[in-house]
Amino acid sequence: MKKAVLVSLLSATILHSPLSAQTMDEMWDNRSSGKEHANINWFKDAKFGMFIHWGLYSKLGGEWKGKKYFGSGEWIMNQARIPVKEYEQVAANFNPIDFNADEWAQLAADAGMKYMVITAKHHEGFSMYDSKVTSFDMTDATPYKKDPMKPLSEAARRRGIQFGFYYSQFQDWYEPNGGKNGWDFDESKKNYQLYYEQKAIPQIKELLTQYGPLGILWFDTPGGMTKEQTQNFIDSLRLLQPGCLFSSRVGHGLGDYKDLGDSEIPSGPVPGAWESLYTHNDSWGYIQHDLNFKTPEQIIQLLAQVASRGGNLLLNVGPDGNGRIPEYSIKYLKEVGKWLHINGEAIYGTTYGKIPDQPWGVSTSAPGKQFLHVLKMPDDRKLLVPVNSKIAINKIYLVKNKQAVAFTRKGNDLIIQLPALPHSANEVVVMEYKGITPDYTLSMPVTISSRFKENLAEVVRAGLQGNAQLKSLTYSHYYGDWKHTTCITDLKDSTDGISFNLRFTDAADYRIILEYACDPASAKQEGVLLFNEQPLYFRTLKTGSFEKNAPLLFIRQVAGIVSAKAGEARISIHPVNNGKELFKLKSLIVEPVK
Ligand code: H79
Repeated sequence: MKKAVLVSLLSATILHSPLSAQTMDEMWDNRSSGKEHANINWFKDAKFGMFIHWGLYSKLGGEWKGKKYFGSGEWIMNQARIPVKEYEQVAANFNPIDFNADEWAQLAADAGMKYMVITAKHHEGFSMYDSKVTSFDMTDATPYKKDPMKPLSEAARRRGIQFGFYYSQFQDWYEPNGGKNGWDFDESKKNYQLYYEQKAIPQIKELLTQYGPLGILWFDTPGGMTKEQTQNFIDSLRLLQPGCLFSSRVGHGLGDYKDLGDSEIPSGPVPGAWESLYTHNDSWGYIQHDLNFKTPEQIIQLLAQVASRGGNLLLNVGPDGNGRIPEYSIKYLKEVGKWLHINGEAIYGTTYGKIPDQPWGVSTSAPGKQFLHVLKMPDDRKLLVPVNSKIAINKIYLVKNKQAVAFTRKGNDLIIQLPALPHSANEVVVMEYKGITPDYTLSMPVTISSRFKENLAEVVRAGLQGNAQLKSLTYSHYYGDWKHTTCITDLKDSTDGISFNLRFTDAADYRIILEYACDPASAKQEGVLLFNEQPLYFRTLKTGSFEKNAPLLFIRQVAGIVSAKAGEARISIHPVNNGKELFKLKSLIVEPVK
């Protein structure tokens, strides 16, 4: 029964998440075959992997003919419409003499990463290894002349890191018959089958036979094949390495595990094998002028959030054209590794937590254990954890030093009193229990407490009425640097609505804030927020339209102040009139008035 709640959440947020344009759905096939691959367990337990985007674009570093390009660096050939003939010159000058396989693999190990996936060939069409299929490869077209993938695959494996290749199986901007180069070649004259037969398939066979056992073949942006052709493609490749996992972007729902959209995290728990993939700065491929690196604290928290939904985090680094990983990536990943070295048992081998998100953080689980990841320490260091009173709790302690912590129980509330601790990006507390497992239901009331400066009620926790829909909205700032925000949309009529069950831990005055995006056409409409029976009226404010290639801006609008008693309360939100969408609601924020 509870399982059904989970799976239906999945279908609402993941499987049918309308990524605005159908083409993005096709490009980012996030379905898997549903069949459990015999070798899936290492992947499920690994939790943290290193993605490496390295190619000729790394040499350009986001600059072409003196002009800077912003967005995803590996798209520069496409963005600047660089002709194949000129792009070949980049290879002629590509000489990554600083590349050191052991240093890269050691960084992954130091960071606590259990697998590595590197671009063998990205959309640009250049082969980063020694390929006999083309001379547009590392050994024939560059002064470097060596195959960096051989030593890297060995260095990774020596450290117990699963090694895999990214391969762009359809897009190939170098080949007359490859997908998506419309500036040199006429798309309507292309023979994709010929491209598959002459380049993609023979190359993937090289990768599967010359680099030892691969953990993953990471396909990206499928195209040009029917479902049946894709199945045949997979079947023939499988013969070479039955143990190798194929990512879902092989297409047509035939992969062995699910990849979400680029830089996307699901808004609730997702069963099965899956992966979120993120950039470290804003680009996959090296961009010299992109210094927007995620901090160690942000990465540690992102890893906990992804694990709390049951998935892996594949985090990218973009080495430069000399073969150097950016200093900030080295420094910050090592910091993450230090945290994992102490707290790894709360991440590796776990699955999604059974305690829904709380103002203090998120949870992961292992048999008999719930790991409570404290991402925001409350002022009084008291954690309220909703746990069914029938569950027998053996002990509660800090992961880092096994120190027991005091707790009390009152009905379905567990209250943990933490000692004074130095600041941590994520302080992990373990709850060991016997007997029944706590249930995760998204309809459990959202905890609101005056001990936090703000309490967030994410829209995934809301009930939907009428036309209301939960959608993952996808957009980019520059070019291919995708962002995703889950929102409630389509509140069009007064009978449409959403409702939150809240649980106030203490009586106080609270400010109720709506965080939303509002299209010009939706602006200046009246809405009502009901706090129990008490109405708070508001009028929507314009933030801008939702477009694929522009930021989606949100405003935080105070709906009003309410006086809450300790205990449960309900908030519902409706349009006052019928007609147009009210707004795209991202979250409800509840702030204690101090
Ligand atoms: O390798 C990274 C990306 O290059 C790759 N996936 C990750 C792991 C990726 N390939 N395609 N996409 C992501 C989706 C790209 C969509 C785009 Fe566009 C269409 C980019 C360029 C055309 C939209 C329109 C964004 C810019 C213009």
